[in-house]
Amino acid sequence: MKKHVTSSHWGAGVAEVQDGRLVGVGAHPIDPHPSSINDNFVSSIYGSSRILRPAVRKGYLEHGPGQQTDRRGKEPFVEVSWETALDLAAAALKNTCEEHGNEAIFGGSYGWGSAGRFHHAQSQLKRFLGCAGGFVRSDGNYSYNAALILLPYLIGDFENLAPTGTRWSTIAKEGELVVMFGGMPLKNAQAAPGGCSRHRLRDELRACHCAGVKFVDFNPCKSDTPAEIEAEWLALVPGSDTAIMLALAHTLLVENLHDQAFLDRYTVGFDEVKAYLVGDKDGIAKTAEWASKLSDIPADRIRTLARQMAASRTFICTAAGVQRGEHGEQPLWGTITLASMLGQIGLPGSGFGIAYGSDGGIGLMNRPIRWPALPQGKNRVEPFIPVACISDMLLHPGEAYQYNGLDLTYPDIRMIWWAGGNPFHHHQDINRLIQAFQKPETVIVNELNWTATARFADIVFPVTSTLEREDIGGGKRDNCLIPMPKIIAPVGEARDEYDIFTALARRLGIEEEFTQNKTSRQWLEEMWGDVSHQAAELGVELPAFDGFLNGDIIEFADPNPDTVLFSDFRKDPEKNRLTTPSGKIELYSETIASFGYSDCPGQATWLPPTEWLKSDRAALYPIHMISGQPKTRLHSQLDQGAYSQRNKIQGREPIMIHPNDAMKRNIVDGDVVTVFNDRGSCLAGAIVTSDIREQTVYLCTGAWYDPLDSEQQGSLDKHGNPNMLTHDKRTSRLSQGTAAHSTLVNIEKYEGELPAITAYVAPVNAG
Ligand SMILES: Nc1nc2c(c(=O)[nH]1)N[C@H]1C(S)=C(S)[C@@H](COP(=O)(O)OP(=O)(O)OC[C@H]3O[C@@H](n4cnc5c(=O)[nH]c(N)nc54)[C@H](O)[C@@H]3O)O[C@H]1N2
Ligand SMILES: Nc1nc2c(c(=O)[nH]1)N[C@H]1C(S)=C(S)[C@@H](COP(=O)(O)OP(=O)(O)OC[C@H]3O[C@@H](n4cnc5c(=O)[nH]c(N)nc54)[C@H](O)[C@@H]3O)O[C@H]1N2
Ligand SMILES: [Mo]
Repeated sequence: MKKHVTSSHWGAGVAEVQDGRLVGVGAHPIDPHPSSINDNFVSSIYGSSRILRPAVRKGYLEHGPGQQTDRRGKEPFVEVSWETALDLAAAALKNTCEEHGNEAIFGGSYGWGSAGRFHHAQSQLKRFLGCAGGFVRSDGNYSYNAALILLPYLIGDFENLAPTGTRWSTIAKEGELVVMFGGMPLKNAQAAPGGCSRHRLRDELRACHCAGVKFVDFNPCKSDTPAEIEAEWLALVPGSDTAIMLALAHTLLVENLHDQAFLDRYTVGFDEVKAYLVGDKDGIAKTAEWASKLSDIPADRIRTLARQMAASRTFICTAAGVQRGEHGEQPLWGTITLASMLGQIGLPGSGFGIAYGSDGGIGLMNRPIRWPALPQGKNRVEPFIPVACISDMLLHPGEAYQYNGLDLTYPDIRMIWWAGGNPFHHHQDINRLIQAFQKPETVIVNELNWTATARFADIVFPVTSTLEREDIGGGKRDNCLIPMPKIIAPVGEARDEYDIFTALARRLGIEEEFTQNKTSRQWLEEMWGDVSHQAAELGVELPAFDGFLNGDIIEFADPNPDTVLFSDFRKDPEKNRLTTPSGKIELYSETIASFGYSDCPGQATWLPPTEWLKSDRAALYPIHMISGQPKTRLHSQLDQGAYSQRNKIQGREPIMIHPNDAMKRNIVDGDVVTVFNDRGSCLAGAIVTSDIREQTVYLCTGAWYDPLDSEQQGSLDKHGNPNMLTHDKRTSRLSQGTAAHSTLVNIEKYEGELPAITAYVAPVNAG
């Protein structure tokens, strides 16, 4: 048996190969807590859903672009030769550009794809479409768009600040209290964009706990925070975080526990906050009693917690998931307001952190140098959309909308190209997305597997997996370079994205521009040269590329192990101004106020979601559904793998249900249930547990959409995709982020005969 180091978003691994076939991916010895997601690899790589040959939707092959687009997702595919598929794709791209211009091509292609610095599907596609004249791109992400758009006005750019976030190690040394909104899910810290050499969060939290740090967790779900840190669980009504934050702030204010000197020196706008807290703006004082009615957290606990926070070195952590709800900007603004009033920002072990626990890097590690990347080239098309506006864009071309202070218009899209993402996993309200996906004339998808997105395409290109090509691994915030040698031959006729786009570029007369006359190997060697040069400046000599590929992980020293966010700013706020308009922390933003958005005013504001347990809609759909990230896979990736499958219940995605809600509906542990509302429905497998608060269910994302009857609009999904239920409203006009966590549903026991899962069967007819 041969062993090779490899890398994925969920960590480094050691692939085992026998007679040219992958037989397992084990842990890399460097990692103290390796991820079991690796157990999915073998069964996925060789799974029944792998796309083996290029394929074209039957109606598209017979009738051409723009015909019978409502048959997408319904009719079978015909396997064709690479030549035929490439010719069809090149012709569709050329004709669309000639007839409608490049503004009719959507190449946003959001998604995580696979680890690897060169074979990054989205970058490859964007480079190619850029060479072909450009494309409509998408802005931001699904993970934390409210943070990406809001925070530059308040504290500075989130992506720049995240690597300088306060380290857990400083909290263990100096901290006393950590107040978490949305917990610290170790399951999520398994993954980090681009990779994660060592999973560190568990040990860092343990060290804090051993050092006597106390944890408080506002979370509808108890088990998302590791039991070993003994956090106090405060099971708030989902969506009520901002009310609690404001009430904590109100208590600090009226009991004179706030740090006025800090507010004067380092922030602007506290007077506006004060007026709002005491009720001068809307007649409502944001008292603990007021928040208690909204959150179901006892008023006394809110008040005593505010006092505890003021008396301790306190770190406030707000999970990315908390801003993935309606008005998701507000809990972020609330976090910063509260931390500013405590006046401990910039001191070790205190202040605030955003999206800690959302990946295996934030608050844990940073890289000392920039990892190399494939240059994406120039995109000559200006129009773009906020990433979560995909259905709105397709359904409403020409319609005006607002985003981050801009007045924009949706482009008229005739062609979609997706590589490295799965919108039928990630987007909300899938029944609406199905309608939207009927609009374009051509849809092309590059994929490993017959995902729902591939099924809704016209032309499908099979691509290689990370184990079938060579690459350089390096996580966004990780300190290691991980070799990714080619370990097995491509499965079926799969090709590397680079080779697919090179063949297409040749057909379009842009080959030289796309390839710059370089092979994949030459690009990789050039990228390796770049990183070697940077490493040399740090005094680290890297081996030649071949030596790296056949060697082991290369680890760099942690560049800033004791980082404390804004410590320089605290020392000298004039010299180390923030990048906000005032150079200070903006508790009130004149700029945001000037946009005039009622759904995102100029300061942290309580704006109830339209859909939550205290809304009228709860009379109809009395259960709040949370759809967080799955422990057993990365989003929809590897869902057909052994580990993901082992955790299903009668083949359905597990859903956590409180015993009282289950009892009322005659549901017992292990039953299959139907989850439904007026947007759609899906089956799921019941886990009856008091780890979830009453009137709340938790259904992870990632089960592949599997309609009972694809001919029927709004068909039941047999499998458990929560986006059958979520709405397509966004956080606000400011950031247009996904608001997936604000969803009401009902559940009932499923009584009929169980339909078989068919999501992993290739929808292919022999050609
Ligand atoms: N309800 C609800 N929905 C959510 C969320 C939520 O909390 N609740 N979370 C959202 C968040 S934060 C995110 S980031 C998104 C994630 O959404 P996505 O990133 O779209 O999800 P993935 O399943 O990772 O999709 C990646 C796809 O790329 C394919 N792929 C892998 N490698 C390659 C490659 O080399 N080439 C090509 N062409 N394809 C490749 C995989 O097979 C997979 O289908 O989901 C969002 N959706
Ligand atoms: N294994 C694995 N790890 C992953 C991923 C994966 O797919 N699989 N995906 C990765 C990606 S792309 C991302 S963006 C991150 C996401 O990381 P997060 O955004 O942090 O994850 P979520 O699971 O959506 O939610 C975090 C917590 O918020 C809680 N929560 C939900 N609603 C509320 C609320 O209204 N109030 C409060 N206080 N809490 C609430 C949930 O119970 C959960 O414990 O995870 C990453 N890590
Ligand atoms: Mo994400």
